[in-house]
Amino acid sequence: MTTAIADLPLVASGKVREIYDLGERLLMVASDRISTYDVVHPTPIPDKGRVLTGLSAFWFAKTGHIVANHYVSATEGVPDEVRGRAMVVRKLEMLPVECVVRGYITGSGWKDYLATGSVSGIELPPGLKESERLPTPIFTPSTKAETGHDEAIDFEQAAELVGDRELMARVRDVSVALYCFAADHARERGVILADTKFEFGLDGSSELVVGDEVLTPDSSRYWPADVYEPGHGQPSFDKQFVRDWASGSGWDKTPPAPAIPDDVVEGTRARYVEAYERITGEPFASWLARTGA
Ligand code: Q0Z
Repeated sequence: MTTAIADLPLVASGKVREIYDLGERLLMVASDRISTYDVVHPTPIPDKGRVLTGLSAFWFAKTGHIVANHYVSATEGVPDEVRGRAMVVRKLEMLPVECVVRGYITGSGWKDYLATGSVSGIELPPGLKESERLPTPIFTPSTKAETGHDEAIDFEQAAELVGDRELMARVRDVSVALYCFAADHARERGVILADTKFEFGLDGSSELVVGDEVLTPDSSRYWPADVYEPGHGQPSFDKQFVRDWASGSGWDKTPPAPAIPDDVVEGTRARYVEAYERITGEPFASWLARTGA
């Protein structure tokens, strides 16, 4: 199959991004599409794809001391039409598990905790409040569902799927180390990294490599630290304007998602740019200049 982008073969596509085949390497492209309540809106958020790609590139550069990554370039080999929102990456043999790390109890983890007192087989202290910080970050892997939602599994099931318990232990330890490094960095800049999801692969030398996107608002929950308060769900750093507007709009959260009004698009775009600048400490314009976008 081929698509609009420089006629490259499409390898995989998700709700808001695509991967193309470059032969020896892959091209990962982030779109400006946005989803809320798991449904993609017809209205794009200008620059969202460039913010996410810039953030992912920032974190790859910052975390190479923890684990190797698939990043090759955000300039060489990137077609003009996707400049700033695409990166060339190494091809990997991906591991068949999603590597989630949670520092706070929220989302599906909160639901599982309420029902069982545990998340991914890890027993948590009683009496936790929604969105509360955990005593220590936990590794809560899940399956990679082709369609529908990923299913929480415990470490032993993840090891079984990967077929190598020692490798899975390293994946767990690296995942937690990446989360701790990023959460400390974000917290110093007034942002809570509540949880995040990594995908790992093996390169041609069977070395462990972190791939996909890392520590972006689409693969993580970022919360503004100044209004953090356990006991209820927290506002999302990036998507809260859209969610608030959608909740008041009468939309029942089933497809199709409604068009987003201009003021909500502009507010949301500003939040993405603010996330980039807070987390990286650099003007977003520098990313655009660096990539020729
Ligand atoms: C990641 C995904 C996306 C849809 C394949 N370096 C790599 N080598 C081999 N495969 C992948 C990667 Cl990143 C790979 N995905 C997840 C990403 C759209 C699915 F942008 N699929």
